Amino acid sequence: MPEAVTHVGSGKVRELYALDDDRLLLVASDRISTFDVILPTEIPDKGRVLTALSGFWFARTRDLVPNHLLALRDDGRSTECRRLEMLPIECVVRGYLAGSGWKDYVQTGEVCGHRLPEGLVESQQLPLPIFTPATKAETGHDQNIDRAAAIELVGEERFDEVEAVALALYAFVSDYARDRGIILADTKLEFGLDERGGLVLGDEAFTPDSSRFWPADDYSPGATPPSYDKQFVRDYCESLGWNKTAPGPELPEAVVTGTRARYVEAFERLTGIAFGDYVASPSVVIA
Ligand code: Q0Z
Repeated sequence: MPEAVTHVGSGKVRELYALDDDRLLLVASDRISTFDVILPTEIPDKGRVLTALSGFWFARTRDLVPNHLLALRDDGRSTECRRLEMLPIECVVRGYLAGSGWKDYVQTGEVCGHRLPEGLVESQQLPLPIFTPATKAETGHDQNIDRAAAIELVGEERFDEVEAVALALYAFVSDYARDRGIILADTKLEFGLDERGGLVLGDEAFTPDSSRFWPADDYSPGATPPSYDKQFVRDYCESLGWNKTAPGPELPEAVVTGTRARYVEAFERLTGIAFGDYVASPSVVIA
């Protein structure tokens, strides 16, 4: 008997289904977006790599905070998870100055109300990692908000709790990655509450779609470091002079192959697990 599943949501590159009242199925596709546009060409196994990495980190951070993971399915791209009441903020931690954090710093000297030292350059490491929450935008971009605005949305006690937990998770994963030659520049986490009001880490965690991973060997402050996973795609799109509005361009075979290899390499470097072993048996990442 096939189980009845109800589609409950679509992300740019993921789908969400309800399994029953208490459980969701999060399915990661092989779609890729760049400059906020989903491209017509897929990257084979991208969804598996992201699912594998999330599972790996959920298993290794469960003593820091409980998470929503219940099981990984044999297709390697589907996560069964506990249904939570999601908090209405994106929980971003930044250890380096990139993306909207860099933009805000240049304009105001601050990021989400954190006054930063003068004279920092793009991609520079911050004196200490900072918690920089954002609103969840249904369409368009998330908006960075300060502590007071985030407290309006989740309350002061919960804010202090998610800030402390998010910083602890960033410290753990960034140290782990650094030992394997990869810088975790920043990351976006989503938390929810269980039926008893306990804080639970949900969604995807510490994947290349939710984080900036930089190869440590190529890091130099003042430059825009190449993205670990999407740099071939970005370089190819730039070479076309595409105006970065939909529809995006088809990717040539060499860009697809090179990009797939980068995703697999990120997985293998971070986890020490052969990607083929994951495909054969997805639970190896949570064993
Ligand atoms: C995650 C999203 C996706 C579209 C809701 N454990 C959970 N409990 C309740 N809600 C969620 C989760 Cl993970 C939840 N999203 C993001 C994912 C497609 C939107 F695959 N939305």
